[in-house]
Amino acid sequence: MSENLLRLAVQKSGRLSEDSLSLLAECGVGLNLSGSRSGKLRVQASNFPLEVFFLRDDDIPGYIADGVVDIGIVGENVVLETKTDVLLIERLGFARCRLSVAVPKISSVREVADLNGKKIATSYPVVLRQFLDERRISASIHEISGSVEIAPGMGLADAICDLVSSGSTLISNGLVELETVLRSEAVLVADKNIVAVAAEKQKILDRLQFRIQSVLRAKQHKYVVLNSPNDAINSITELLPGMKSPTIIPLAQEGWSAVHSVVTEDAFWEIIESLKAAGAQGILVVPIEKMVG
Ligand code: PRT
Ligand code: ZN
Repeated sequence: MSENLLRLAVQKSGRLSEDSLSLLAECGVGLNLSGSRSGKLRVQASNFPLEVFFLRDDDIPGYIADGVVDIGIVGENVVLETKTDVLLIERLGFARCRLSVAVPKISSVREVADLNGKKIATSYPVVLRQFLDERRISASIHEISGSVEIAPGMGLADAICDLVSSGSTLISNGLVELETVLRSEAVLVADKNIVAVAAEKQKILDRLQFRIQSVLRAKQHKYVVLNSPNDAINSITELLPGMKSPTIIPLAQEGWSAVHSVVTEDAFWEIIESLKAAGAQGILVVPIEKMVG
């Protein structure tokens, strides 16, 4: 086993797989995945000291805790459910979902407190038990591994506790959400003893984390270029903090300047509206590929 290779586990096939591999590609990590990936358990990167293992998502935290791999990309919900003591390195912003308690629309249960003495079907018994204990609700948990949403209709349970993203599975099964137990997204986690195992691995992880942060930061920002009458520059630059401060370049046309800056994705439309109202014209919005430092 090489001490100079960081071993990363990703989901072999499922909701996390594509985004995990795209993130690695955006970080410049070259993986030769030609042919069918289905047979391959592991692939070594061509240009970065990383070996990628393809595993079931539920097994990833355990493999890290056992030292079989050093780091992994997995849903936070799985980390909490498996109760593994791993280090959270980075939230990755994809596979966002929530674990929610839901009941049939026609149920007399209106809030989670009404679940006392009832039966709840879930694939997340550990997280659900903790939630119920915190609320001092005594309900029985029926663990099933899939198709949780059909349990009430089959008479197996009074309620379910399952992952929700768009909510359409709940709707099509006549279920309504009562409360969110947990919010989750994909996370990069690491073996707690990674430094003790090999200082070299920590260095590789630091390099990978730096690249991931640059990619994630870029996704959260847009590059904005606009034309501003010179007398509106002050009010326009106040709306555009930029990384340090906006760049202002005079246009060939007298009395006008081009303003370049960076805005955050979440405040984006509000800022664009305010810029227009302040007199900005020809506003261009450009995605940023990497945002370093
Ligand atoms: O084979 P393996 O064990 O690796 O995969 P898996 O089948 O256990 O997991 P997979 O690929 O389904 O999900 C992997 C991870 O994606 C989960 O652990 C979550 O962290 C995350 N994730 C994000 C989701 C969802 N969104 C999601 N909507 N996981 C499952 N769902 C299911 C949910 O269980 C329900 O059946 O999708 C349905 C609800 O979706 P909506 O859009 O109808 O609300
Ligand atoms: Zn799974």
